[in-house]
Amino acid sequence: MTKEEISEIYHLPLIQLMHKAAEVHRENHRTEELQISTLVSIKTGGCAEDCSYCPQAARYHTKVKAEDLLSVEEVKQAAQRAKKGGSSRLCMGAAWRNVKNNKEFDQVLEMVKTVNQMELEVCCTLGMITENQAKRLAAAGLYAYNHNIDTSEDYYHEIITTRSYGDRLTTLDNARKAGITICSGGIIGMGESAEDRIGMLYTLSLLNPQPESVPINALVPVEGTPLAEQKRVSSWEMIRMIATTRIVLPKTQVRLSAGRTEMNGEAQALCFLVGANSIFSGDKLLTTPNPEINEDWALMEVLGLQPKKAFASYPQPKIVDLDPKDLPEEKKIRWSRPTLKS
Ligand code: SAM
Ligand code: DTB
Ligand code: SF4
Repeated sequence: MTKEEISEIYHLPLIQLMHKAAEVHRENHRTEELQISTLVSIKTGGCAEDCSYCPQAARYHTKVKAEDLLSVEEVKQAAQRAKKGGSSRLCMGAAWRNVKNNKEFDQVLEMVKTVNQMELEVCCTLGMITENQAKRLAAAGLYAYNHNIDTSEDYYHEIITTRSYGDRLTTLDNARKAGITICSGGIIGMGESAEDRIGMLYTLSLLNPQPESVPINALVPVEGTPLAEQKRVSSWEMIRMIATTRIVLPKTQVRLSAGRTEMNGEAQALCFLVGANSIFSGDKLLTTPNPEINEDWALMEVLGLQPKKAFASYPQPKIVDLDPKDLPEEKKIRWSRPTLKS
């Protein structure tokens, strides 16, 4: 799709957009299912980056306290609780600018191995990674790598200055080369224009293959961050963004991510109707509040939604049981690498 075509879709009268998106959603997905994912902040706060939205950036004075990396045992227990609570995907987040080849990374690889053995889709979001680090994560059983482009290329520098849009795309490319599925999306409500939202979707749609997973977050304005005074986006804007994402990326798992505490059940239901396949459950995202799990189950019951099983959308890749640096090139690649189409 061209940017103009995406723009036409985004600007449709909402009721028409909702109809169209619901159709595309039903054609491409099991709409009676919702994936429950759990976030675990394995390393909280003290981050060197300047992402204007983020309560974990060391330079802003927020209430988030920096904590050391969790132990493998703590993560295992969190994963067991998540699985019991109906989650089929566990996403481990670290407030790092980038991954370093040190003992902490070895510990993360051990976490990935442990969670993968529990038959949960394991996702990591650790900041920038090199191709070699991606291969080591893949060899440990990593299923997905989350690295958001956050907004359009044009607006990006208003939000983050300590790393570039190109850096973000390179990390996605590195993950893809290692055969890891890609989770990349963004945030609305940071003062961006409709054109920026469209630009973000355009960039995601140019990734080849397109990302398997796209989280759509509404900004959670946090005291102490530069975006603390931003007005919350309305539910209608979230519904419009999710519906457009569904049409632009028909096969992708679209995740209704941050911002659900501000949405009632009816608004969330419309998001599921027009394209969202997943929510994060648990009363905390990484550091900010999220709805109570009981509320989510009650909503799923009213709507007749079933929790989706792990690996139901894409098969679990074969885990390569070798030291990744010794692997022959053809064994390292399990999906084709992404290239920007133009
Ligand atoms: N440090 C890693 C990175 O930036 O890739 C991983 C953790 S970071 C918290 C993951 C994503 O959470 C960010 O890319 C951003 O899209 C989202 N996020 C962070 N703070 C947010 C906020 N206040 N509201 C909404 N989304 C937020
Ligand atoms: C994503 O796009 N949203 C999730 C997940 N990927 C890692 C994180 C949202 C974090 C919201 C702010 C916080 O709780 O710190
Ligand atoms: Fe650091 Fe990630 Fe927060 Fe940016 S979004 S400040 S990289 S933790």
